Formats: sequence, structure tokens, C-alpha cells
Amino acid sequence: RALGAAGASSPVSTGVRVLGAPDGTAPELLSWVLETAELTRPDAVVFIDGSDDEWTRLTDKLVEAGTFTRLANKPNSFYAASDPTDVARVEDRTYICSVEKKDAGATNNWMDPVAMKAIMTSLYDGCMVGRTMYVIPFCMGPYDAENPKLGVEITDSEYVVASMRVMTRSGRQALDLINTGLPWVKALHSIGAPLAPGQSDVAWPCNDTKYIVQFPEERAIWSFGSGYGGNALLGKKCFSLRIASVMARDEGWLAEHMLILKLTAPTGKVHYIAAAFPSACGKTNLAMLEPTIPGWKVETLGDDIAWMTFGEDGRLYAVNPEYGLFGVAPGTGWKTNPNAMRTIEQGNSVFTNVALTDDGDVWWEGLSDEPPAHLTDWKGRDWTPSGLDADGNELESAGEPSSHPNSRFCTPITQCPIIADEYFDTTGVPISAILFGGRRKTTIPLVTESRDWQHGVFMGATLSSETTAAATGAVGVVRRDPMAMLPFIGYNAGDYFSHWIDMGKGADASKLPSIFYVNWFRRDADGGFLWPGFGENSRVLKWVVARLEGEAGAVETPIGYVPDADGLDVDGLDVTPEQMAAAVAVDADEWRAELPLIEEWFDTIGDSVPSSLRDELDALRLRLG
Ligand code: SAT
Ligand code: MN
Repeated sequence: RALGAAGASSPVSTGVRVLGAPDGTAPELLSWVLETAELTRPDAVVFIDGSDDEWTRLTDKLVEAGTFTRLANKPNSFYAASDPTDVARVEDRTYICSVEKKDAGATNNWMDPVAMKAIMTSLYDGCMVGRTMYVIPFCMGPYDAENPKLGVEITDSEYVVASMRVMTRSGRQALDLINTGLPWVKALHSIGAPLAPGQSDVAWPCNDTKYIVQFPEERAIWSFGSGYGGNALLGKKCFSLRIASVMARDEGWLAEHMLILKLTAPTGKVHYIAAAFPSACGKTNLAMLEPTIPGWKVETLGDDIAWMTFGEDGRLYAVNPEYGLFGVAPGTGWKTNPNAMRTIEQGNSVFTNVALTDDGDVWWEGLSDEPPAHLTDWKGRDWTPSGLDADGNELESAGEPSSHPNSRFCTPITQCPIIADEYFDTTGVPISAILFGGRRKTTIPLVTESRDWQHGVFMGATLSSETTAAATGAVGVVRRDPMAMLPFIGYNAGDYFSHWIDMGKGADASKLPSIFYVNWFRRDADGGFLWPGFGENSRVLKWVVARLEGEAGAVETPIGYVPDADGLDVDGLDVTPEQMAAAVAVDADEWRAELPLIEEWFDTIGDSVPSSLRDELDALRLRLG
């Protein structure tokens, strides 16, 4: 049997069956697999090859276990509902276990790596009993990259295997590269839910104790207790941001929480733009935007992660290391993001913590204006728009959304109808502009151009945003989220700022991307949004490009350059001149109130904040008067 149907065999004290480890498997990989199996004691070990047969076996097993529900209305697609306690990244359980505490810095949880390994080794002891251990060789970015970024995730979750197959290039081809002797990252994951003989499983096994741990010097990842998204799909945030940011610091490149898009003007001129926003602030929507201004075209290269390095021509080139989209479902609909809808309509997707329709499809808030008359909500309960059942009795789900606010679609990026051809280029695309953005009701204008690279780094380093449901904890609280990387910087945040500054210093300034700060979420005094957002954000992109080409007017303000009265193309847009003025206004009082918060933020990080950023703060203070 290719998939170890584990239940039948005895627990593994007598040795574990290893299935599918091809001849030639790198000895270091084999010994890590065997060592891990000895510790975790699964019933069987299966190497993932990436074949269609394997996908069928896995998804059949997930359906049989009750984890997946096959969707009647979308080809090869599945619905999953997590344990209600396992719905988002757990930042308070996420650690950077560098050898020295100072290398993790003030923004990361830290524990001595030896102490952490002792704790986690005892958690891993026997944690896969009654389950199958999967070995997933994967590659972040193209296989034929100059230095392909390889990893192997060991996991006892079929949900994770299925999701990793969508989100990464994985299977035999990655293993073949590993077997040539290239370096690779060890990523160990367990849901932490062993099954005693005869014990029946639940649909979403997980553990109340959770650890998401990065060992930066070793380039290793240990994750325990959660099956969800960024906690468990270790190629994503753990590798491609936390570990990769450390590699990038050491090797002189950038691993960033950014979408990448290709923007073509009516003239045919092309610009590539990277943009960093915190989780659940619209990166996927911007990456797939349908411009409302005639003649403009957006194509997608990535919606979450960009790896950027200087090319021989001195320009900064970006690659998306991922192979799939893991987008926030609520708010995604034909009006807000038709290209995401066209991507998932093709199937081959996994939907988690959304609602199920009676005819075997998925629904979530914002997918359509009118919800269906009846749904099964993400907690498996009857749900109706009125909150009442057919007899007029109040349902338990009354008053709650049908889908969790951090529910997700997981879908192949190659299905995106507007994927740019350059997505497949191993060298990536030359970035013209970097946007930093957050979710702020006040203070931050719709768009501000930085004065230069260092000032742009200051904008990124002091970026602030209201928290969202993408992480557990309170929602709507303003926090600093530098470069939208607060939960993902794998080392000291001050050193990370220095790395950004140094990257600029080492480059030809005329070839550096221009840096902009955007805020689609500013409100008026009555709480209404000042800017319509979504496809209309193309107007902001148009201004950005016009600034690059020296063709748009701007007003110099203490915080940077904002569009002048007729800078933004608002042709055909239903906003008053007063609204527009308010959207781009720089309120000196609001900014003066921001200064002590930025100061406090720098003090939190401490001595490692580069003096050039302290200088930027002083200069801003002076300009504000
Ligand atoms: O971390 S996840 O991959 O679950 C999604 C996100 O927060 O960006
Ligand atoms: Mn993200």
C-alpha cells in the first residue's frame, strides 16, 4: 500500500515502515526521517512524490476521516472546518530561538534553543502514535533557480500535506534536487494528537499546547500543536519569511511580506510593484486588481511573499517563492476580487472555516450580496440570514457570521487568469516601486511618496496598522508592524532595519525602487471610508507610476510627497473634492501625536535601531515644527 493505512499495524516500537523513499535519498534526509520516526513513533512513514494518484489517496483519506467534505459544485475541491480554537497564527506561541537572546530582539519571543528543544522533544515523544508521518520535499521558488531554496517538512497531518501540495512546489522533483547535495531546511511539524489503539479520531486533531519555533542559526523549524495555515504549512511564514529573512540578512537580499504585481500603462509601459501590508489588509485584492481606469492592466505575480535581490544591472528583482494563494475568504467576491473568484472557480482548492451551502458549495460573507437561505456554518451549525429556523426559533448561530473572519481559500496561483508570464522567470522582475501600507482610521494619507530610500525605510519601519483576525488576540488595536513583518522577522528588528538601510547604501540610488506609504482605510468623522478602495486603487498606482516618470504633481509635506489637487485621476469617480482633500491631508496635529509613539517604538527595539532612523525621526519632528 502506498499510503500507510496506519491503524491496522502495531505501534512502532518494533520499527517503522518507510514507504516511498526512493533509492538515492540523501543520507542526511534519511537519517533525520528515521530519527524523527523513532522519537514520534508513527505507524508508517510516507514520502510525498507529488503525483496525481497520491493527491487522490490523500484527499480520499481526508474525506473518510471527516476532515474534508468534497464539494459537489467545484471540481477537485474540499471544505474543511478546523477545531474552533485553531483558526489563526499564534504569535504569542511563536519563538525565534537564536543562540543569543539579543539576536531575536525585543519584538520576538525567545527561549534558549537547548531549553526549547528539551521541552519540544518531550512533546514530540510518541506524538505520532497511531498516525502516518509524511515527508514532504519542497522547493520555495522555481526549481531551476540559481540557488533553489529547498526544504523538507515532516508532518502527521494529511490536511497539511494537501495544503503544502497547493502552496509549494513539492514532491519528487524537490527530492531529486536535495539528493544532489544542495542545502535544505528541516521543518518538523506535528499536530500533537497521538491515537491510542482503538481510539477514534476527530475531524481536526490538534493540541492545546502550541509552539511555532524557528532556530535561525540551524535554519530549522519545529512546530507543534496546530494544524492551521501559517502555524503548520512551514514553507510559508516559517521558512519563506522567518528563516529566509535570516538567510537574506547573511547573503545580502530581502525576504519580505509583499505582493508582486505587473502594471501596464495604456502606453504599453510596464512597471513591477511590490507592496507590503499586514495579514488580512488586502494584499490578495491588490495583487489581482481590475483597474477601473481605462487602458490600465494589472497582472499577478504573488500575493504574500517576495524575495528580492539586486540583479547585475543594479535593479532590485523580486520572485514569489510560493505556488499557491492562501487568501482570506470573507470579503472576497465577484465585486471586490473577480480574479480570485475566477481562480477558485477552477477547483483544485481547499476552503477552511468558511460555510457550506446545501448544494455542496462554499459561501462566506461578501461572496455575494445575498446569503443563501440556509448554510452550515464553520462550526457545523445550521445558519440562516435571519438567525431563525423554519419554525421561527432562534438558531444557536444567530448573530454570528457564517464564516470565521480568518477563513481561507487555498488555491493554485497558476489558475489565476491574470498570472503574469514572468511569474515563472527564475530571475524575477525588476521592482520600480515598493508600497508599505497599513489599516489606519486616521493620520496616514491615502498615498505618500518618500523623500529617498532612507526615508522610505523609516516609513516602513514605523508602519502601523490595526490588528486583524489573521492572528489570535484582540482585533482593531493599532500596533507598529514594521514592513508588515512584525510577526515574521526572524532576527532582531533593529538589525533588520539596518539591513534595509545597507541594501540601499550598497546600491545605485537611481536604480532603487521608490518607496510609498499607502492607507486605503482612512475614515471621515462619521466613520465612513474616505476612499472606495479595491479596483479604484488603480488610480493610486497610476499616480505612483507617474511620479516615477516625473509626470505627476505632488505637494511636499513634512511626511513626504502627497498628490496635489489634480494629481490623482478621479475621472468618473464618485468622490467630492473635499473627500479627496481629506483622503490625502497631512494633519500636523495628528502627526505630532504620532511622534512619541514612534519614539516609544524605537525605544522598545532599543540600541539596535540604526542611528539613521533616529535621524529621520528628528528630521520629521523638525519639519512638523
Ligand atoms: O499566516 S497565514 O499563512 O496563516 C496567513 C497570514 O496571516 O498571512
Ligand atoms: Mn501574509
